[in-house]
Amino acid sequence: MNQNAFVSPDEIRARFSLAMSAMYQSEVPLYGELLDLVGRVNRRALGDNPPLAEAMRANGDLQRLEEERHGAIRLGSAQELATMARLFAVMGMQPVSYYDLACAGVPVHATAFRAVDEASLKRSPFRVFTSLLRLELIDDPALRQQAAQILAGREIFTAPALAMIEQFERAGGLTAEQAGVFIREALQTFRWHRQARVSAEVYHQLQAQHRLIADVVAFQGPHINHLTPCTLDIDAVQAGMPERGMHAKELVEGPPPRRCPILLRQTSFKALDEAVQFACGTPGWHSARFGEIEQRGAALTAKGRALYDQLLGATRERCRAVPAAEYPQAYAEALRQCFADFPDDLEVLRREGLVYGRYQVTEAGRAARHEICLAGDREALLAAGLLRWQPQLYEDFLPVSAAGIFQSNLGDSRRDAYDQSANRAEFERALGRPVLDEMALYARTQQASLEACAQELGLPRL
Ligand code: OOG
Ligand code: NI
Repeated sequence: MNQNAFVSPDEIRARFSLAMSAMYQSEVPLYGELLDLVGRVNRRALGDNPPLAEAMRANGDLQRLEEERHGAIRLGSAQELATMARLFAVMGMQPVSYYDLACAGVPVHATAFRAVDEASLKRSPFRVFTSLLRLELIDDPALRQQAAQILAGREIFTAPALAMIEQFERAGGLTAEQAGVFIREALQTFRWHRQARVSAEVYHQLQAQHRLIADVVAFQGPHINHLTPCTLDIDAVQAGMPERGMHAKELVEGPPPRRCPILLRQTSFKALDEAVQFACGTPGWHSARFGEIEQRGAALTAKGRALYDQLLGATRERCRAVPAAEYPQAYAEALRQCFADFPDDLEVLRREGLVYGRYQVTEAGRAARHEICLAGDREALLAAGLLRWQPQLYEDFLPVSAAGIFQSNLGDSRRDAYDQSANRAEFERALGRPVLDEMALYARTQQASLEACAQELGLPRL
């Protein structure tokens, strides 16, 4: 088969992401409302800041912002995870990073499937935070056994979806027609099922162990539980949620508001109570699907991340004894104070090696190309305006924030940490491959940008 006859994985991912968004809007109308609110806030933010709008239009980030969204699913077995990895591979998405949630009292561990190349990320940054239930954390052996059996009896992928995955692996790509079938069929795995596969009694037993366990085990598939648009002003969206009937989470996860945004800030509206039907037609309620928004900033180096973790830890420590009613405000204040120690100036962030970026030769650099062959010093070229540096956007997730999002949807049933610690080796065994190291991806992009600049300027290295 001629390679050109294949639809690129990037194209499939972009189309799948749009199809998923349309499906979720029809399933959860409040998500449509959230998109509308985010769109308005983003247009206002761009209107208030024409240079930002112009810069984003020029480098393609505006298009990316509109297309950007992430979703989340929770899987029940190793086999489901392994097949899901193959499904995402058809769309050019690979597992990046390992997230342990057991330490936050949530019985799952996770990875994020996403594109990893710069050009692919630009085309579609669609990502899916994918958790795997850790059945071994169910402490009642009989119930653990029963849950495993229920999960073993379900097939979350349609036969045509599996056939298209195999076709992709065999031929190295999908034709336009096959890609259409793949998108339509893959989408089925993520849809909502009103009909539970278990009786009300079993559902309540599972729920008594943990609400997430009931969510994963009781249904036919891993319904997408939220889709997250990206905003330029998360505080404005947070403030605008209540008047649109959204029950907003009390606090925004991640770093405080800053002049130079770093990592990821997230907030959500809480999971909705939805009518379901248990086996034998018993009516009931299930609460799993919610709405989330995010604002992304610069990717941190290991050094920057260590500082972030330290300051976040100090913030939480400071608020440990604060009563619940005062917590959100006290937390926001403590966060602001603690993060005063995190530099908030682009040049300082770069010089101190706290942020990953990419380098570009400027117009002036290109014009002076022949005169600078001896001055191959990066700092000197930057100072002379012949090179430019911009931070890379953070493409991943944050375990403490993810735990906060999970917990905001568990109501009163939060619990303390599980005794068992992270088990990355077990997760990778289930996945069938190691997860990628996100730091290595950012470092590679930075290094590639330096090499491209050196070549453009005719220098041996930079
Ligand atoms: C996932 C929660 C985490 C994020 O963006 O970090 C999350 C879930 O509830 O399944 O959405
Ligand atoms: Ni999320």
